[in-house]
Amino acid sequence: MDAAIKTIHAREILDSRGNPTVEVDVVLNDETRARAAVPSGASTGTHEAVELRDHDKLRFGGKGVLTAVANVNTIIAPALAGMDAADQGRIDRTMIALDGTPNKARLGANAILGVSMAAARAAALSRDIPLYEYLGSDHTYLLPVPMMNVLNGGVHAQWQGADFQEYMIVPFGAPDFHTALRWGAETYHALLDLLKKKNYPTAVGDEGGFAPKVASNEEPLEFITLAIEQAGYRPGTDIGISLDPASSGFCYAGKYELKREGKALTPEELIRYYTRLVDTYPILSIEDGLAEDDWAGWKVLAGELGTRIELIGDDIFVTSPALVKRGIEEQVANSVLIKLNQIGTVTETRATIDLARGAGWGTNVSHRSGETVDSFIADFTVATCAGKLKTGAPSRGERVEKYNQLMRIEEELGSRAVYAGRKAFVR
Ligand code: 2PG
Ligand code: MG
Repeated sequence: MDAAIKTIHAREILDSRGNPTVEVDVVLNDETRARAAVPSGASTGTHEAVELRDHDKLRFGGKGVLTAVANVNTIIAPALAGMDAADQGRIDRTMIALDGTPNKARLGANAILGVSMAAARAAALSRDIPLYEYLGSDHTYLLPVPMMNVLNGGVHAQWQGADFQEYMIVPFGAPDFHTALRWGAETYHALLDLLKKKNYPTAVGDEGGFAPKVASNEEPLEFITLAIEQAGYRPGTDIGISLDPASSGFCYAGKYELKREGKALTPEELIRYYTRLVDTYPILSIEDGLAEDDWAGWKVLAGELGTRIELIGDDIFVTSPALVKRGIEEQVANSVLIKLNQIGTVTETRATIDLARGAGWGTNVSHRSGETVDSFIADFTVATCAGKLKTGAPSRGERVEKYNQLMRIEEELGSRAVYAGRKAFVR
């Protein structure tokens, strides 16, 4: 068997929001063919690796990715030809060196990640083993707790709904993954019934959660707690709640503007607001409670809530080992969000997970709000034993495909399938 890379070909496809993104096909000498597609965020952190867009206003409003596609086909492909697809470290290092910038600005993180993931998938297929097994080590696998975003706000709802971006249900008390997913789907439907009764619109946002114009940022928590009960589960015991306010999106000159409530809060006032929510509802984690550059505020937040819940850094750390290292040293959080396209290679993403885990931090793999049906992150989460995966509502094909892939993996692992459950949370 010859797992050397024969050809690499990229093309422009559409993501779940109708924006262009990069898809990559890798073919090996043994004729193995594999494909990967790259997701795209809307509430992106300033320090994320660069998602290269064409800025040609005549195509897709400037969002075309033909430059990134050409970078794969004319620069990356020839450089990687003949390389062992299973040598992920060498493949990723070569692309990082070819790019030559600290943030993948020349070739584009979208170009580089597409190749990085497609190469891994090709190597797994060539060995005829599942992707999670190929990416794993020591045959240790963990089925993650799903963090299901059932109510969308912020930019994912065009700022028409809640200021907070994501309200997630987290069925950590389930005995196994498929039961957790069922509990989540049942709760999602109970929430649908509740919203209908209240005459709230039930159209969905970018991640498949409902996106009603709520009265306050607290109201969704009342609804969700009630929905958990009406579905027949115990809030806080069977199913908890996670929030991603994505507060960088409503922070202006040091003040947090909650338009739904007509308030502009200081970091201290917003922390008090969160503390009251944590006292009242079964909240397990808050992601991006404060803005990406508000390190001083994060430190206060960690002091206030860090022993009670997980404080997850997304925009503040952008899956970067350097920023996570700083976060650990300054003790501003206790958990990190992991997005492959924030850093741009499989190898670097794993390094960030290892670093966080070494410090006793929680790890949470995540989709992006712009997705494709590629389910790489499902296998990746199982293989890295990250413990939690947030990939939207149990609704919309590109979200559900990741959850369905986890069901297949669980079935395949049989008695070896371990569900992360409560232990996935470090608090
Ligand atoms: C987030 C993500 C995913 P986006 O903020 O965590 O839910 O959103 O992909 O738009 O950055
Ligand atoms: Mg986030």
